[in-house]
Amino acid sequence: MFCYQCQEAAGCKGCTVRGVCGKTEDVANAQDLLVYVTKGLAIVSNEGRKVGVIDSKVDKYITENLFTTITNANFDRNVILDRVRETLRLREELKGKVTKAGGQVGEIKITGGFFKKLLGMESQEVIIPDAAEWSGSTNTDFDKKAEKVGVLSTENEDIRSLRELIIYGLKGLSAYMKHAMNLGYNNEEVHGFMAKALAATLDDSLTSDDLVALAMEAGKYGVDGMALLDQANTGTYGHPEITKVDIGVRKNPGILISGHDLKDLELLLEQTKGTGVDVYTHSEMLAGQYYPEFKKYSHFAGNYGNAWWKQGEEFDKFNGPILMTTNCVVPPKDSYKNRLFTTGASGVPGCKHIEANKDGKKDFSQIIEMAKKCKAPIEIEKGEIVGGFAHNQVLALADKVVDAVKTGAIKRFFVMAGCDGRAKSRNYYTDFAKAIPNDTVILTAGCAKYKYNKLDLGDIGGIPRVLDAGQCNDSYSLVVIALKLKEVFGLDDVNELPISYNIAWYEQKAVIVLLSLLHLGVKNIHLGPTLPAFLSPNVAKVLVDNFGIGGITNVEDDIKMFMEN
Ligand code: FSO
Ligand code: SF4
Repeated sequence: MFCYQCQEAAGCKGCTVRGVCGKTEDVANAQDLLVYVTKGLAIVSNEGRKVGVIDSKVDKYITENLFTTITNANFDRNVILDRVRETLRLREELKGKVTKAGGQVGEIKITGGFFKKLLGMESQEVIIPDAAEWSGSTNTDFDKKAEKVGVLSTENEDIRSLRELIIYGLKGLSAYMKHAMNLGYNNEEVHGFMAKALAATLDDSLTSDDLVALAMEAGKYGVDGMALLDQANTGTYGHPEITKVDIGVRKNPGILISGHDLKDLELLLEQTKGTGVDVYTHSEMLAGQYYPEFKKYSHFAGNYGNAWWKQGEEFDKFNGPILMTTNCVVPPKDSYKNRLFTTGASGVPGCKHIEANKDGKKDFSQIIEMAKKCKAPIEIEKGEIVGGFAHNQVLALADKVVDAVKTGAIKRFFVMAGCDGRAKSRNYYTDFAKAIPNDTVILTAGCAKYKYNKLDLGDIGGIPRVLDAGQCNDSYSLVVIALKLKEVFGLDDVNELPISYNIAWYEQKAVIVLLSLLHLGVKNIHLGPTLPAFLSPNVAKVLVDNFGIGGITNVEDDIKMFMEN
């Protein structure tokens, strides 16, 4: 196995024996193969688009396949291999449709040489890329193939780096698309780009420059994907609003819901109505608390615990069942494994998975029945946190914010969006939040916030010093806010604003957020706690030279650097 897609890549190089995330070699190999055959399906889908064949079932499947391979999403090898089988079947089915519509999968090569050509005896041969042609059915076939198609199968380290940068961006984008699609929102152009870009990662004729351009184009579609999800979430559940969230517990038994899928949260709240079971949010599902539509449920309790990586400790104490709706699963301890349920792209062998039926409905009754027999959660914290500062809410406060900037009450904003993780080096972000001057404000989104959202950092004229927009995809909100401020202050360039970007990353959704920010022209983003292992020195140099991307050093020097810029 070789995997270097997340910030925890062993030794900042790559996991080769077992993932730091807990992914075993056989799961890693199955994921490599799934990505490979998905590229094959994308090649056919891309050709199909040229002759007007667009298959929404295929688009959905490609999206789900990529999502399934995101860090900490799915540890179930059988599920992944079943997806490989279905991908191969869909590919052949689609090939039939494309050929029927006059399309051509693969390149036509004239064979026979000069003399045969002269004599009119040349013949045509269709060269089909292996990913769009290879087939297998047994696990042995799959294991053999997986060994040959992983990340290291691209020998040139710069091409490999750029291909993987694109693929990881697409994985992040697929997650955002899937959440939007679950709410009935979609964007055909994004799927078209995903197919094109996936196919391009197997095209040996593309140069480094071509791939850099493609990565930037992914940023454009990243913005579109996040905007779509924003539209889906706010169109369905209303605009997030300032909300005080209880972090203590109630007396009833509870169900803890984690991950990012708001549709799942809605279904669970509906099904638990009147059952005597409360629903708590965990990690990034905290953002669900900010939406008006969910506030009508009196059994919607507060937020329990912290970011994803603390689940081992916190799930033990919760006592009730836990529903993981997306990635951010840590392989469970035996003590609560029987209480852990997965749905959507997430999966853990031995844990019950709840599938959606044809109408997208899910039956959570077994989770609810289990909850009724469980004790109430053990209190691990007390108090409240405040959030809900997505674009609509912040723009409602725009006059106040603009005044504070004009009078100098707010000197600078720090965008500290992204992810949290178990590395000790991430304490930097807590120390950073504590050390920045009192006349600065943190704009956050994603689970990175757990490093400072429980500190008492006060407010500036009633504006809290930590403004939490929501989930990592709500980084989109931070961009909308920045663009609005640019307009209000009559600036030409978003980089002229007193905003610094000190972003913590962990997995592939942070990659699409980063590419999206680059696409919007944001410069001098600092990324930590370490730079991605998948950036080769040359590719890292391109990002440094063109966009001023940097790492982090220590709190004191970094604050000085940011404040002087
Ligand atoms: Fe955090 Fe996990 Fe949102 Fe990521 S919970 S780490 S960037 O999946 O998705 O921010
Ligand atoms: Fe290692 Fe991260 Fe890959 Fe897991 S996802 S195997 S921790 S690089």
